[in-house]
Amino acid sequence: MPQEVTFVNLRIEYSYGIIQRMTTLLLDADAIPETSNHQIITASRMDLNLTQPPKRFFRHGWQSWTLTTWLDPRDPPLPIRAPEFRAKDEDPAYTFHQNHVSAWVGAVELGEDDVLLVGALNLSGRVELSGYTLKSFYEDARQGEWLVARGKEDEVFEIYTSLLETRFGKTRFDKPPRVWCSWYSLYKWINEPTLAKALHGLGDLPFDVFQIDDGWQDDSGHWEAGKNFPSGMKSFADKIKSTGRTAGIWLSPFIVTPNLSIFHEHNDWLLRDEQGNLISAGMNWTGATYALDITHPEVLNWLDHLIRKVVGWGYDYLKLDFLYAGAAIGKRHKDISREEAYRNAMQVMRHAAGDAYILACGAPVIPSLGLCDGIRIGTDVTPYWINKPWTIWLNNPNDPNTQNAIRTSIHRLWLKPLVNVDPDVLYFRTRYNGLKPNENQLLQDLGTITGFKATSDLPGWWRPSELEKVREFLEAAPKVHKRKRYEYQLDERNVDFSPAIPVRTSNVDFPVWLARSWGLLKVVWYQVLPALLASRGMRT
Ligand code: 9PG
Repeated sequence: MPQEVTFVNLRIEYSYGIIQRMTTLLLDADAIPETSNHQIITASRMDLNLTQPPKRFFRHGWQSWTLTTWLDPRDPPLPIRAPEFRAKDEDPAYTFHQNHVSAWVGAVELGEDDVLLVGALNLSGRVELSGYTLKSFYEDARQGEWLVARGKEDEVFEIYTSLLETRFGKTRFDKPPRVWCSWYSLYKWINEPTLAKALHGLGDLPFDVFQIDDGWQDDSGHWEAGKNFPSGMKSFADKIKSTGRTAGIWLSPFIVTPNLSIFHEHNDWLLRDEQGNLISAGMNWTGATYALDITHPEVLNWLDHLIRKVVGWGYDYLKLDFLYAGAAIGKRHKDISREEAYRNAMQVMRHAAGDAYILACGAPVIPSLGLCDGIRIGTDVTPYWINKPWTIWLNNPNDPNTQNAIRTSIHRLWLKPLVNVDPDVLYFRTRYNGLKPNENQLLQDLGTITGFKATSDLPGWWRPSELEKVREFLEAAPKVHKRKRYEYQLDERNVDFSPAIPVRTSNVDFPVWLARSWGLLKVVWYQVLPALLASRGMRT
Protein backbone atom coordinates (compact mmCIF):
# COMPACT_ATOMS: atom_id res chain seq x y z
CA MET A 1 0.00 0.00 0.00
CA PRO A 2 1.35 3.45 -0.83
CA GLN A 3 2.15 5.43 2.25
CA GLU A 4 2.40 9.17 2.58
CA VAL A 5 4.82 11.13 4.74
CA THR A 6 5.18 14.85 5.04
CA PHE A 7 8.33 16.37 3.72
CA VAL A 8 8.29 20.07 4.41
CA ASN A 9 5.80 21.02 1.73
CA LEU A 10 6.43 18.08 -0.52
CA ARG A 11 4.12 15.15 -0.73
CA ILE A 12 5.99 11.87 -0.73
CA GLU A 13 4.41 8.62 -1.60
CA TYR A 14 6.21 5.44 -0.60
CA SER A 15 5.36 2.13 -2.12
CA TYR A 16 7.05 -1.12 -1.26
CA GLY A 17 8.07 -3.59 -3.92
CA ILE A 18 8.70 -7.24 -3.19
CA ILE A 19 12.44 -7.27 -3.80
CA GLN A 20 13.41 -3.68 -3.26
CA ARG A 21 11.89 -0.59 -1.78
CA MET A 22 10.72 1.83 -4.42
CA THR A 23 10.10 5.39 -3.51
CA THR A 24 8.04 7.64 -5.65
CA LEU A 25 8.23 11.21 -4.63
CA LEU A 26 5.52 13.40 -6.08
CA LEU A 27 6.57 16.98 -6.11
CA ASP A 28 4.37 19.95 -6.71
CA ALA A 29 7.11 22.46 -7.34
CA ASP A 30 4.81 25.48 -6.99
CA ALA A 31 3.85 24.47 -3.47
CA ILE A 32 7.38 24.45 -2.08
CA PRO A 33 8.69 27.61 -0.51
CA GLU A 34 11.86 28.84 -2.17
CA THR A 35 13.67 29.05 1.13
CA SER A 36 16.26 26.45 1.87
CA ASN A 37 14.91 23.16 3.17
CA HIS A 38 16.05 19.60 2.88
CA GLN A 39 15.29 16.01 3.72
CA ILE A 40 17.13 12.69 3.61
CA ILE A 41 15.30 9.77 2.05
CA THR A 42 16.29 6.10 1.88
CA ALA A 43 15.46 4.34 -1.37
CA SER A 44 16.96 2.41 -4.23
CA ARG A 45 14.99 4.50 -6.72
CA MET A 46 13.28 7.81 -6.34
CA ASP A 47 11.19 9.43 -9.05
CA LEU A 48 10.66 13.09 -8.49
CA ASN A 49 8.01 14.57 -10.72
CA LEU A 50 8.43 18.20 -11.55
CA THR A 51 5.32 20.13 -12.41
CA GLN A 52 7.15 22.46 -14.74
CA PRO A 53 9.93 21.94 -17.25
CA PRO A 54 13.25 22.78 -15.60
CA LYS A 55 15.16 25.68 -17.09
CA ARG A 56 18.53 23.98 -16.61
CA PHE A 57 19.79 20.60 -15.49
CA PHE A 58 23.02 20.25 -13.49
CA ARG A 59 24.90 17.34 -14.91
CA HIS A 60 27.82 16.14 -12.80
CA GLY A 61 30.46 14.17 -14.69
CA TRP A 62 31.48 10.78 -13.34
CA GLN A 63 35.22 11.29 -13.22
CA SER A 64 37.66 14.22 -13.22
CA TRP A 65 37.57 14.76 -16.99
CA THR A 66 33.84 14.26 -17.59
CA LEU A 67 31.58 17.16 -18.57
CA THR A 68 30.06 18.92 -15.59
CA THR A 69 27.77 21.84 -16.34
CA TRP A 70 24.28 23.31 -16.27
CA LEU A 71 22.66 21.99 -19.45
CA ASP A 72 19.68 23.14 -21.44
CA PRO A 73 17.39 20.10 -20.97
CA ARG A 74 16.14 20.52 -24.54
CA ASP A 75 19.60 19.62 -25.88
CA PRO A 76 19.78 15.83 -26.17
CA PRO A 77 22.88 13.97 -24.97
CA LEU A 78 25.19 13.22 -27.88
CA PRO A 79 27.59 10.28 -27.71
CA ILE A 80 31.25 10.99 -28.41
CA ARG A 81 31.70 10.10 -32.07
CA ALA A 82 35.15 8.53 -31.73
CA PRO A 83 34.79 5.25 -29.81
CA GLU A 84 38.35 5.31 -28.41
CA PHE A 85 37.55 8.35 -26.26
CA ARG A 86 34.31 7.00 -24.76
CA ALA A 87 35.79 4.70 -22.13
CA LYS A 88 38.33 7.37 -21.17
CA ASP A 89 35.99 10.29 -20.89
CA GLU A 90 32.51 9.11 -19.92
CA ASP A 91 30.83 6.83 -17.44
CA PRO A 92 30.74 3.70 -19.65
CA ALA A 93 27.31 2.61 -18.38
CA TYR A 94 25.56 5.62 -19.91
CA THR A 95 27.53 6.36 -23.07
CA PHE A 96 24.50 5.85 -25.30
CA HIS A 97 21.78 6.72 -22.81
CA GLN A 98 18.89 8.65 -24.30
CA ASN A 99 18.64 11.01 -21.32
CA HIS A 100 21.19 13.09 -19.46
CA VAL A 101 22.53 11.01 -16.55
CA SER A 102 24.38 12.79 -13.78
CA ALA A 103 26.77 11.03 -11.43
CA TRP A 104 25.72 11.08 -7.73
CA VAL A 105 24.23 14.56 -7.79
CA GLY A 106 21.79 16.23 -10.13
CA ALA A 107 19.88 19.47 -9.86
CA VAL A 108 17.26 21.43 -11.71
CA GLU A 109 16.84 25.15 -11.90
CA LEU A 110 13.18 25.91 -11.37
CA GLY A 111 13.47 29.69 -11.31
CA GLU A 112 15.80 32.53 -10.43
CA ASP A 113 17.85 31.47 -7.38
CA ASP A 114 15.62 28.42 -7.05
CA VAL A 115 17.40 25.10 -7.35
CA LEU A 116 16.22 21.63 -6.46
CA LEU A 117 19.10 19.23 -5.79
CA VAL A 118 19.10 15.47 -5.44
CA GLY A 119 22.35 14.06 -4.14
CA ALA A 120 23.39 10.48 -3.44
CA LEU A 121 24.94 9.90 -0.03
CA ASN A 122 26.22 6.44 -0.94
CA LEU A 123 28.30 5.06 -3.81
CA SER A 124 26.80 4.28 -7.24
CA GLY A 125 23.98 6.85 -7.21
CA ARG A 126 22.86 8.41 -10.49
CA VAL A 127 20.31 11.13 -11.30
CA GLU A 128 18.62 11.08 -14.69
CA LEU A 129 16.45 13.78 -16.20
CA SER A 130 13.62 12.15 -18.13
CA GLY A 131 11.19 14.77 -19.41
CA TYR A 132 9.65 16.34 -16.29
CA THR A 133 10.90 13.60 -14.00
CA LEU A 134 14.14 13.44 -12.04
CA LYS A 135 14.85 9.72 -11.76
CA SER A 136 17.39 8.95 -9.08
CA PHE A 137 18.65 5.42 -8.68
CA TYR A 138 21.40 3.35 -7.17
CA GLU A 139 23.05 0.98 -9.64
CA ASP A 140 22.26 -2.73 -9.13
CA ALA A 141 19.08 -1.68 -7.27
CA ARG A 142 21.02 -1.07 -4.08
CA GLN A 143 19.37 0.75 -1.22
CA GLY A 144 20.87 4.09 -0.26
CA GLU A 145 20.26 7.57 1.07
CA TRP A 146 19.39 10.66 -0.93
CA LEU A 147 19.50 14.29 -0.04
CA VAL A 148 16.65 16.33 -1.51
CA ALA A 149 17.20 20.04 -1.01
CA ARG A 150 15.63 23.17 -2.42
CA GLY A 151 16.93 26.70 -2.18
CA LYS A 152 19.65 28.94 -3.53
CA GLU A 153 22.23 27.13 -5.63
CA ASP A 154 25.19 27.68 -3.29
CA GLU A 155 23.12 26.76 -0.24
CA VAL A 156 21.88 23.42 -1.54
CA PHE A 157 25.37 22.43 -2.66
CA GLU A 158 26.71 23.42 0.77
CA ILE A 159 24.21 21.10 2.44
CA TYR A 160 25.27 18.29 0.11
CA THR A 161 28.96 18.96 0.77
CA SER A 162 28.56 18.87 4.54
CA LEU A 163 26.65 15.58 4.36
CA LEU A 164 29.29 14.08 2.07
CA GLU A 165 31.92 14.99 4.64
CA THR A 166 30.13 12.99 7.33
CA ARG A 167 29.86 9.97 4.98
CA PHE A 168 33.24 9.98 3.25
CA GLY A 169 35.59 12.35 5.09
CA LYS A 170 37.79 15.15 3.77
CA THR A 171 41.37 16.12 2.94
CA ARG A 172 43.93 16.71 5.69
CA PHE A 173 45.27 19.79 3.86
CA ASP A 174 43.45 23.11 4.08
CA LYS A 175 45.93 24.83 1.82
CA PRO A 176 46.60 23.29 -1.61
CA PRO A 177 50.23 22.94 -2.71
CA ARG A 178 51.96 25.00 -5.39
CA VAL A 179 53.23 22.52 -7.93
CA TRP A 180 55.62 22.36 -10.85
CA CYS A 181 54.56 19.36 -12.96
CA SER A 182 56.47 18.08 -16.01
CA TRP A 183 53.52 17.05 -18.20
CA TYR A 184 52.35 20.22 -19.98
CA SER A 185 55.73 21.18 -21.40
CA LEU A 186 57.66 17.94 -21.88
CA TYR A 187 54.78 15.45 -22.07
CA LYS A 188 56.20 11.93 -22.13
CA TRP A 189 59.61 13.05 -23.43
CA ILE A 190 61.16 13.59 -20.01
CA ASN A 191 64.71 12.70 -19.05
CA GLU A 192 67.11 13.32 -16.20
CA PRO A 193 69.12 16.26 -17.63
CA THR A 194 66.06 18.21 -18.83
CA LEU A 195 64.24 17.79 -15.53
CA ALA A 196 67.38 18.63 -13.56
CA LYS A 197 67.70 21.83 -15.60
CA ALA A 198 64.06 22.72 -14.93
CA LEU A 199 64.49 22.04 -11.20
CA HIS A 200 67.56 24.26 -11.10
CA GLY A 201 65.83 26.95 -13.20
CA LEU A 202 63.00 27.30 -10.68
CA GLY A 203 65.56 28.84 -8.30
CA ASP A 204 63.84 30.28 -5.25
CA LEU A 205 60.33 30.46 -6.77
CA PRO A 206 57.88 29.36 -4.08
CA PHE A 207 56.81 26.00 -5.53
CA ASP A 208 56.14 23.44 -2.80
CA VAL A 209 56.26 20.38 -5.05
CA PHE A 210 58.31 19.34 -8.08
CA GLN A 211 56.32 16.56 -9.73
CA ILE A 212 57.59 14.14 -12.37
CA ASP A 213 54.74 13.10 -14.67
CA ASP A 214 54.21 10.24 -17.14
CA GLY A 215 57.31 9.12 -19.06
CA TRP A 216 59.74 8.13 -16.28
CA GLN A 217 58.75 4.45 -16.14
CA ASP A 218 60.11 1.47 -18.08
CA ASP A 219 58.10 -1.02 -20.14
CA SER A 220 57.65 -3.61 -17.40
CA GLY A 221 54.48 -2.21 -15.88
CA HIS A 222 56.12 -2.72 -12.49
CA TRP A 223 56.93 0.97 -12.23
CA GLU A 224 60.70 0.98 -12.37
CA ALA A 225 62.87 3.76 -13.82
CA GLY A 226 63.09 3.80 -17.62
CA LYS A 227 66.27 4.32 -19.61
CA ASN A 228 65.93 8.11 -19.48
CA PHE A 229 66.48 7.97 -15.73
CA PRO A 230 69.70 5.96 -15.48
CA SER A 231 70.42 7.13 -11.91
CA GLY A 232 67.09 5.75 -10.76
CA MET A 233 64.07 7.43 -9.22
CA LYS A 234 65.37 7.54 -5.66
CA SER A 235 68.31 9.58 -6.83
CA PHE A 236 66.01 12.12 -8.52
CA ALA A 237 63.81 12.35 -5.42
CA ASP A 238 66.95 13.16 -3.41
CA LYS A 239 67.83 15.86 -5.93
CA ILE A 240 64.37 17.43 -5.60
CA LYS A 241 64.38 17.28 -1.82
CA SER A 242 67.83 18.91 -1.68
CA THR A 243 66.18 22.05 -3.12
CA GLY A 244 63.72 22.09 -0.21
CA ARG A 245 60.74 20.93 -2.28
CA THR A 246 58.55 17.87 -1.93
CA ALA A 247 59.22 15.23 -4.57
CA GLY A 248 56.17 14.25 -6.60
CA ILE A 249 55.62 11.45 -9.10
CA TRP A 250 52.88 10.21 -11.46
CA LEU A 251 51.49 6.67 -11.59
CA SER A 252 48.49 5.11 -13.32
CA PRO A 253 48.17 2.05 -11.11
CA PHE A 254 44.82 0.71 -12.37
CA ILE A 255 45.60 0.48 -16.11
CA VAL A 256 47.95 -1.60 -18.22
CA THR A 257 48.82 -1.56 -21.91
CA PRO A 258 49.64 -4.63 -24.03
CA ASN A 259 53.26 -3.48 -24.51
CA LEU A 260 53.99 -3.91 -20.79
CA SER A 261 55.41 -7.23 -19.58
CA ILE A 262 52.99 -7.25 -16.63
CA PHE A 263 50.17 -7.60 -19.17
CA HIS A 264 51.51 -11.04 -20.15
CA GLU A 265 52.96 -12.07 -16.77
CA HIS A 266 49.68 -11.53 -14.94
CA ASN A 267 47.00 -11.90 -17.55
CA ASP A 268 44.68 -13.20 -14.82
CA TRP A 269 44.81 -9.78 -13.12
CA LEU A 270 42.98 -8.13 -16.01
CA LEU A 271 39.34 -7.19 -15.75
CA ARG A 272 37.07 -9.09 -18.15
CA ASP A 273 33.38 -9.16 -19.04
CA GLU A 274 31.03 -12.12 -18.51
CA GLN A 275 32.27 -13.67 -21.77
CA GLY A 276 35.92 -13.39 -20.74
CA ASN A 277 36.78 -10.49 -23.06
CA LEU A 278 39.16 -7.82 -21.79
CA ILE A 279 37.62 -4.52 -20.67
CA SER A 280 38.92 -1.52 -22.56
CA ALA A 281 39.87 1.45 -20.39
CA GLY A 282 40.17 3.84 -23.34
CA MET A 283 43.24 5.44 -24.84
CA ASN A 284 46.29 7.09 -23.40
CA TRP A 285 49.28 8.54 -25.23
CA THR A 286 50.70 5.07 -25.87
CA GLY A 287 47.49 3.51 -27.21
CA ALA A 288 44.83 1.12 -25.93
CA THR A 289 44.66 0.53 -22.19
CA TYR A 290 42.99 -2.21 -20.13
CA ALA A 291 41.74 -2.23 -16.56
CA LEU A 292 43.07 -4.34 -13.70
CA ASP A 293 40.66 -6.30 -11.51
CA ILE A 294 41.39 -4.38 -8.33
CA THR A 295 39.39 -6.81 -6.17
CA HIS A 296 41.92 -9.58 -6.92
CA PRO A 297 43.90 -10.14 -3.68
CA GLU A 298 47.20 -10.32 -5.63
CA VAL A 299 46.45 -7.00 -7.31
CA LEU A 300 45.66 -5.34 -3.98
CA ASN A 301 48.89 -6.72 -2.58
CA TRP A 302 50.79 -5.47 -5.63
CA LEU A 303 49.20 -1.99 -5.24
CA ASP A 304 50.21 -1.89 -1.60
CA HIS A 305 53.83 -2.78 -2.46
CA LEU A 306 53.92 -0.33 -5.36
CA ILE A 307 52.88 2.65 -3.27
CA ARG A 308 55.24 1.70 -0.42
CA LYS A 309 58.10 1.36 -2.92
CA VAL A 310 57.54 4.80 -4.47
CA VAL A 311 57.09 6.50 -1.09
CA GLY A 312 60.23 4.64 0.01
CA TRP A 313 62.14 6.28 -2.87
CA GLY A 314 61.26 9.62 -1.27
CA TYR A 315 58.15 10.73 -3.17
CA ASP A 316 55.67 12.35 -0.80
CA TYR A 317 53.28 13.62 -3.47
CA LEU A 318 51.58 10.98 -5.62
CA LYS A 319 49.56 11.88 -8.68
CA LEU A 320 47.46 8.75 -9.24
CA ASP A 321 45.94 8.88 -12.70
CA PHE A 322 43.46 7.02 -14.92
CA LEU A 323 41.78 5.89 -11.73
CA TYR A 324 38.36 5.55 -13.40
CA ALA A 325 39.59 2.22 -14.84
CA GLY A 326 39.30 0.73 -11.35
CA ALA A 327 35.53 1.26 -11.53
CA ALA A 328 35.05 0.03 -15.11
CA ILE A 329 32.16 -2.36 -15.74
CA GLY A 330 33.22 -6.00 -15.58
CA LYS A 331 33.05 -9.32 -13.77
CA ARG A 332 35.32 -9.06 -10.75
CA HIS A 333 37.01 -11.62 -8.53
CA LYS A 334 34.94 -10.28 -5.66
CA ASP A 335 31.29 -9.63 -6.42
CA ILE A 336 30.95 -6.06 -5.19
CA SER A 337 29.78 -2.92 -6.95
CA ARG A 338 32.33 -1.23 -9.21
CA GLU A 339 32.52 1.90 -7.05
CA GLU A 340 32.93 -0.16 -3.90
CA ALA A 341 35.77 -2.05 -5.61
CA TYR A 342 37.31 1.31 -6.45
CA ARG A 343 37.01 2.68 -2.94
CA ASN A 344 38.50 -0.47 -1.36
CA ALA A 345 41.57 -0.29 -3.61
CA MET A 346 41.94 3.45 -2.96
CA GLN A 347 41.80 2.67 0.74
CA VAL A 348 44.69 0.20 0.33
CA MET A 349 46.76 2.83 -1.49
CA ARG A 350 45.83 5.54 1.03
CA HIS A 351 47.04 3.32 3.82
CA ALA A 352 50.26 2.40 2.02
CA ALA A 353 50.98 6.08 1.24
CA GLY A 354 51.12 7.04 4.92
CA ASP A 355 51.40 10.82 5.14
CA ALA A 356 52.10 11.34 1.43
CA TYR A 357 49.78 13.69 -0.47
CA ILE A 358 47.51 11.89 -2.95
CA LEU A 359 46.24 13.77 -5.99
CA ALA A 360 43.52 11.71 -7.68
CA CYS A 361 43.23 12.25 -11.44
CA GLY A 362 40.83 10.79 -13.98
CA ALA A 363 39.09 9.77 -10.79
CA PRO A 364 35.42 8.96 -10.02
CA VAL A 365 34.77 11.98 -7.84
CA ILE A 366 32.59 11.06 -4.87
CA PRO A 367 34.18 7.60 -4.31
CA SER A 368 37.58 9.34 -3.97
CA LEU A 369 36.53 11.66 -1.14
CA GLY A 370 38.33 11.18 2.15
CA LEU A 371 40.94 8.97 0.48
CA CYS A 372 42.75 11.64 -1.53
CA ASP A 373 44.00 15.09 -0.60
CA GLY A 374 43.52 16.70 -3.98
CA ILE A 375 41.46 15.84 -7.04
CA ARG A 376 41.53 17.04 -10.63
CA ILE A 377 38.17 18.59 -11.32
CA GLY A 378 38.36 19.03 -15.09
CA THR A 379 39.88 17.68 -18.24
CA ASP A 380 43.47 18.51 -19.22
CA VAL A 381 44.35 22.05 -20.27
CA THR A 382 46.24 22.87 -23.46
CA PRO A 383 48.10 25.97 -24.66
CA TYR A 384 45.09 26.75 -26.89
CA TRP A 385 41.43 27.41 -26.15
CA ILE A 386 39.77 24.65 -28.15
CA ASN A 387 40.63 21.86 -30.55
CA LYS A 388 37.60 22.23 -32.86
CA PRO A 389 37.86 18.92 -34.77
CA TRP A 390 38.18 16.89 -31.57
CA THR A 391 35.72 18.81 -29.43
CA ILE A 392 33.04 20.01 -31.87
CA TRP A 393 33.24 17.62 -34.83
CA LEU A 394 33.60 14.58 -32.55
CA ASN A 395 31.08 15.90 -29.99
CA ASN A 396 33.49 15.59 -27.10
CA PRO A 397 33.16 18.27 -24.40
CA ASN A 398 35.65 16.22 -22.34
CA ASP A 399 38.40 16.54 -24.92
CA PRO A 400 41.56 18.01 -23.36
CA ASN A 401 41.63 21.73 -23.99
CA THR A 402 41.42 24.87 -21.91
CA GLN A 403 37.81 25.81 -22.63
CA ASN A 404 36.56 22.33 -21.72
CA ALA A 405 38.79 22.29 -18.64
CA ILE A 406 37.56 25.64 -17.32
CA ARG A 407 33.90 24.78 -17.93
CA THR A 408 33.97 21.56 -15.96
CA SER A 409 36.21 22.90 -13.17
CA ILE A 410 34.07 25.98 -12.53
CA HIS A 411 31.06 23.71 -11.93
CA ARG A 412 32.93 21.72 -9.29
CA LEU A 413 34.13 24.46 -6.98
CA TRP A 414 31.49 23.42 -4.41
CA LEU A 415 33.77 20.44 -3.60
CA LYS A 416 36.44 22.77 -2.17
CA PRO A 417 35.57 22.28 1.53
CA LEU A 418 36.13 18.52 1.10
CA VAL A 419 39.21 18.23 -1.05
CA ASN A 420 41.87 20.41 -2.68
CA VAL A 421 40.41 21.08 -6.12
CA ASP A 422 42.92 21.03 -8.98
CA PRO A 423 41.88 22.85 -12.16
CA ASP A 424 45.13 21.67 -13.84
CA VAL A 425 48.17 23.76 -14.70
CA LEU A 426 48.29 27.45 -15.61
CA TYR A 427 50.45 29.08 -18.23
CA PHE A 428 52.71 32.06 -17.65
CA ARG A 429 54.73 31.69 -20.83
CA THR A 430 53.94 33.39 -24.09
CA ARG A 431 56.31 31.10 -25.98
CA TYR A 432 54.50 28.05 -27.41
CA ASN A 433 51.24 29.42 -26.12
CA GLY A 434 48.27 29.97 -28.44
CA LEU A 435 45.93 31.17 -25.68
CA LYS A 436 44.79 34.78 -26.05
CA PRO A 437 45.68 36.99 -23.06
CA ASN A 438 42.07 37.00 -21.77
CA GLU A 439 41.82 33.20 -22.07
CA ASN A 440 45.12 32.73 -20.27
CA GLN A 441 43.97 35.14 -17.56
CA LEU A 442 40.75 33.17 -17.00
CA LEU A 443 42.77 30.02 -16.42
CA GLN A 444 45.10 31.81 -13.99
CA ASP A 445 42.09 33.26 -12.17
CA LEU A 446 40.70 29.77 -11.72
CA GLY A 447 44.04 28.83 -10.15
CA THR A 448 43.66 31.75 -7.76
CA ILE A 449 40.07 30.79 -6.85
CA THR A 450 40.93 27.14 -6.15
CA GLY A 451 44.28 28.05 -4.56
CA PHE A 452 45.76 25.09 -6.43
CA LYS A 453 48.57 26.85 -8.28
CA ALA A 454 50.46 24.69 -10.71
CA THR A 455 52.41 25.12 -13.92
CA SER A 456 54.53 23.08 -16.29
CA ASP A 457 56.26 26.00 -18.03
CA LEU A 458 59.97 25.37 -18.41
CA PRO A 459 61.77 28.22 -16.62
CA GLY A 460 63.87 28.74 -19.78
CA TRP A 461 60.66 29.52 -21.70
CA TRP A 462 59.87 32.54 -19.50
CA ARG A 463 60.93 36.06 -20.31
CA PRO A 464 62.30 37.89 -17.24
CA SER A 465 58.98 39.74 -16.85
CA GLU A 466 57.04 36.46 -17.01
CA LEU A 467 59.23 34.92 -14.32
CA GLU A 468 58.47 37.84 -12.04
CA LYS A 469 54.76 37.41 -12.79
CA VAL A 470 55.03 33.78 -11.65
CA ARG A 471 56.59 34.81 -8.34
CA GLU A 472 53.95 37.48 -7.77
CA PHE A 473 51.16 35.05 -8.66
CA LEU A 474 52.42 32.32 -6.34
CA GLU A 475 52.69 34.73 -3.43
CA ALA A 476 49.41 36.61 -4.01
CA ALA A 477 46.28 35.79 -2.03
CA PRO A 478 43.56 38.13 -3.30
CA LYS A 479 40.19 38.13 -1.63
CA VAL A 480 37.83 35.93 -3.64
CA HIS A 481 34.14 36.79 -3.73
CA LYS A 482 31.55 34.92 -5.81
CA ARG A 483 29.07 37.38 -7.29
CA LYS A 484 27.07 35.15 -9.61
CA ARG A 485 27.27 31.61 -10.98
CA TYR A 486 30.10 32.51 -13.36
CA GLU A 487 31.21 35.89 -11.99
CA TYR A 488 33.83 36.37 -9.32
CA GLN A 489 35.59 39.32 -7.77
CA LEU A 490 39.30 38.93 -7.02
CA ASP A 491 40.13 41.91 -4.78
CA GLU A 492 38.78 44.77 -6.90
CA ARG A 493 38.87 42.97 -10.25
CA ASN A 494 35.80 41.31 -11.78
CA VAL A 495 36.21 38.00 -13.60
CA ASP A 496 33.57 36.51 -15.86
CA PHE A 497 33.94 32.85 -16.83
CA SER A 498 30.90 32.90 -19.18
CA PRO A 499 33.02 32.65 -22.36
CA ALA A 500 34.12 29.16 -21.27
CA ILE A 501 30.61 27.83 -20.63
CA PRO A 502 28.92 27.10 -24.02
CA VAL A 503 29.11 23.48 -25.15
CA ARG A 504 29.56 23.44 -28.90
CA THR A 505 28.53 20.42 -30.93
CA SER A 506 28.11 19.72 -34.60
CA ASN A 507 25.26 18.24 -36.58
CA VAL A 508 27.51 17.62 -39.53
CA ASP A 509 28.80 14.07 -39.86
CA PHE A 510 32.44 14.93 -40.43
CA PRO A 511 34.30 11.70 -41.17
CA VAL A 512 35.81 10.61 -37.87
CA TRP A 513 39.21 9.89 -39.49
CA LEU A 514 39.32 13.43 -40.83
CA ALA A 515 38.46 14.98 -37.48
CA ARG A 516 41.06 12.80 -35.77
CA SER A 517 43.86 13.76 -38.17
CA TRP A 518 42.92 17.43 -38.33
CA GLY A 519 42.84 17.69 -34.54
CA LEU A 520 46.19 15.96 -34.28
CA LEU A 521 47.88 18.77 -36.22
CA LYS A 522 47.20 21.22 -33.40
CA VAL A 523 48.48 18.78 -30.79
CA VAL A 524 51.69 18.21 -32.75
CA TRP A 525 52.29 21.93 -33.31
CA TYR A 526 51.57 23.27 -29.82
CA GLN A 527 52.41 20.27 -27.66
CA VAL A 528 54.57 17.61 -29.30
CA LEU A 529 57.11 19.75 -31.20
CA PRO A 530 58.01 22.11 -28.31
CA ALA A 531 58.32 19.08 -26.01
CA LEU A 532 60.61 17.24 -28.43
CA LEU A 533 62.83 20.29 -28.86
CA ALA A 534 63.03 20.89 -25.12
CA SER A 535 63.74 17.24 -24.30
CA ARG A 536 66.78 17.45 -26.56
CA GLY A 537 68.09 20.45 -24.66
CA MET A 538 66.97 22.98 -27.26
CA ARG A 539 65.32 26.26 -26.28
CA THR A 540 64.95 25.45 -22.60
C1 9PG B 1 49.86 11.69 -18.47
C2 9PG B 1 48.67 12.61 -18.43
C3 9PG B 1 48.83 13.75 -17.39
C4 9PG B 1 47.52 14.51 -17.29
C5 9PG B 1 46.39 13.55 -16.97
C6 9PG B 1 46.29 12.48 -18.05
O1 9PG B 1 45.34 9.95 -24.69
N1 9PG B 1 44.65 10.84 -24.18
O2 9PG B 1 43.67 11.29 -24.79
C7 9PG B 1 44.97 11.40 -22.90
C8 9PG B 1 44.24 12.44 -22.39
C9 9PG B 1 44.56 12.98 -21.15
C10 9PG B 1 45.61 12.48 -20.43
C11 9PG B 1 46.34 11.45 -20.93
C12 9PG B 1 46.01 10.89 -22.17
O3 9PG B 1 45.89 13.11 -19.24
O4 9PG B 1 45.18 14.22 -16.84
O5 9PG B 1 47.62 15.50 -16.28
O6 9PG B 1 49.21 13.24 -16.14
O7 9PG B 1 47.54 11.80 -18.15
O8 9PG B 1 49.67 10.64 -19.38
